Amino acid sequence: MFDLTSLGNSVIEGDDEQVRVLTNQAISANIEPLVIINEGLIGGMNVVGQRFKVNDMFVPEVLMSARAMNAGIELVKPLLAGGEMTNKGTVVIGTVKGDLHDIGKSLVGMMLECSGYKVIDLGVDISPEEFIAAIKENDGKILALSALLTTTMLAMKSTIDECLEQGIRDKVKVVIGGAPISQEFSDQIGADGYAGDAAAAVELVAKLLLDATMVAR
Ligand code: B12
Repeated sequence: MFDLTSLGNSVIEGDDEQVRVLTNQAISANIEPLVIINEGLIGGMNVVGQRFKVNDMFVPEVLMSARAMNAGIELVKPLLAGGEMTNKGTVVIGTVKGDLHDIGKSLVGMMLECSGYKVIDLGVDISPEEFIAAIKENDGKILALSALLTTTMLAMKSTIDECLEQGIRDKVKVVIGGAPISQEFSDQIGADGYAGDAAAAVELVAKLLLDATMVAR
C-alpha cells in the first residue's frame, strides 16, 4: 500500500526530485489522481502554510515546497484531463495592480484547478481593465483577487468599481484574499467573500456558485 504521507513530507522538505519519484510510484499504484493531489501534494503544502504562519518555515523554504508540489502536480494533471477535470466554472485570478506577490495567489489558483474549476491565472500587477477583459473573454463566473500590501488592497475596490461601471458586476462573483485582507474589508468594498487560505477559497467559490445557481432557478 502506497503511503501518501511520504509524498507530503517530500513537499514539506522541498525535494522536487523525490516528489517526482513518489508521485510516479503513487500513479503506478493506481491511486486516484485527485487523492494524490489533495492528500499527498496539497496535504504537504498545507503543513508548509501552517508552519510558515508560526515562523517555523521561511520564504525560501516555502518557495522550494511550492516548486516541489508543482513538480508532482505536473505529472498528475494529464491524468485528470477530460476525466474528473470537468469545468465547474471559470475562475479568473490575479494579483492586483502594483502588487508583485504571487505565491499565495498561485496556490489558490492551483487548488481551484485541482478541484475542477477552469483557472485563468493572469499573473501579477493586473489592472482592473485587464481583469475585466479576461472575464468577458472567458465567460468567467468568479473573479479572484489577491493583494499582499496594504497599499494595493485599494486596487481591489477599483477593480470592483470597474466591474460596476462596465455592467458586469451582477454576472461575476468577486472573491478576495491575501495576508492583509479580512472579511470586514471584503464587506467594506462590496466583494462577495473573503477566504484566509487556499482550502477555504475552494469552499467559498463552491458556495458562491451554488448560491448563484439557486437564485437562477
Ligand atoms: C515573499 C514575500 C515577498 C517576495 C514575493 C515573491 C513572490 N513571488 O510572491 C518579494 C521579495 C518579491 C516581496 C517584495 C515586497 N514585499 Co513582500 N513579502 C513576502 C512575504 C515574506 C511572504 C508572502 C507569501 O508569499 N506568503 C506565503 C503565501 C502562501 O501566503 P499568502 O500570500 O498570505 O497567501 C495565502 C492567503 O493569504 C490566501 N490568499 C492569497 N491570495 C488570495 C486570493 C484569493 C482570491 C483568496 C480567496 C485567498 C488568497 O491563500 C493563500 C494560501 O494559503 C510577506 C510576509 C507575510 N507574512 O505575508 C511579505 C510582505 C507582504 N511584503 C511586504 C513588503 C513591504 C514588500 C515590498 C514593498 C518590500 C520592498 N520594500 O521592496 C515589496 C513589494 C513589491 C511589490 N510591488 O509587490 C510587507 C507588506 C507590508 C504591508 N502591510 O503592506 C510584508 C507583510 C512583509 C512585512 N512584514 O513587512 N515580498
